[in-house]
Amino acid sequence: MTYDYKWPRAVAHGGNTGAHYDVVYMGRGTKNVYTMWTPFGDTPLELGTLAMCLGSQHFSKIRQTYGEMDVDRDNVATGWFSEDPVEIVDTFGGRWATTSFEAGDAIIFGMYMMHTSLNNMTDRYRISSDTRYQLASEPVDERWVGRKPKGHYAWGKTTPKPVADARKEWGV
Ligand SMILES: O=C(O)CCC(=O)C(=O)O
Repeated sequence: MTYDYKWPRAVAHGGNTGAHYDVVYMGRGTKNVYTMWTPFGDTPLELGTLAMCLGSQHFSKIRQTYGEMDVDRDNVATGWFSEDPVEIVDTFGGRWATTSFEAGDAIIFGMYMMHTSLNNMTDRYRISSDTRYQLASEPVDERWVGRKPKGHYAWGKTTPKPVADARKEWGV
């Protein structure tokens, strides 16, 4: 099955997405959910491709702390683990990887794959979508299914805790 909720994105000049695990946004059902990131059209690096931290699925301390977070329950801004990809590999290991994408390409990855996006250095929007898939036989995160999925119902509604504070508490 696929989540009924879809995430279309238009990222403007200078925009990017910080490094995160998707599980913090959609971890209430099975953890065996897969994200498919689909750029709409040819997407060279300078338009802001998605980058994967290879090996990050094995960062056990991050999985046991940040990876247990739920943004609606814990209200941590921004949900991103870090806005500094170099800090992550320097501290925890792994290796960043990306590529230019062509129309028709997509990348599929699991909930514990740390990913980020490159900055959009152009004057064009980078248009893409994130869609999610899991086995229909496994429990589903109720926020993302139905005719009108409720989505993030609490996150950001009150003053959020900065991730830097949360990371101090987690010791990562
Ligand atoms: O497109 C982006 O900038 C971020 C996408 C993303 O984080 C995701 O697909 O989970």
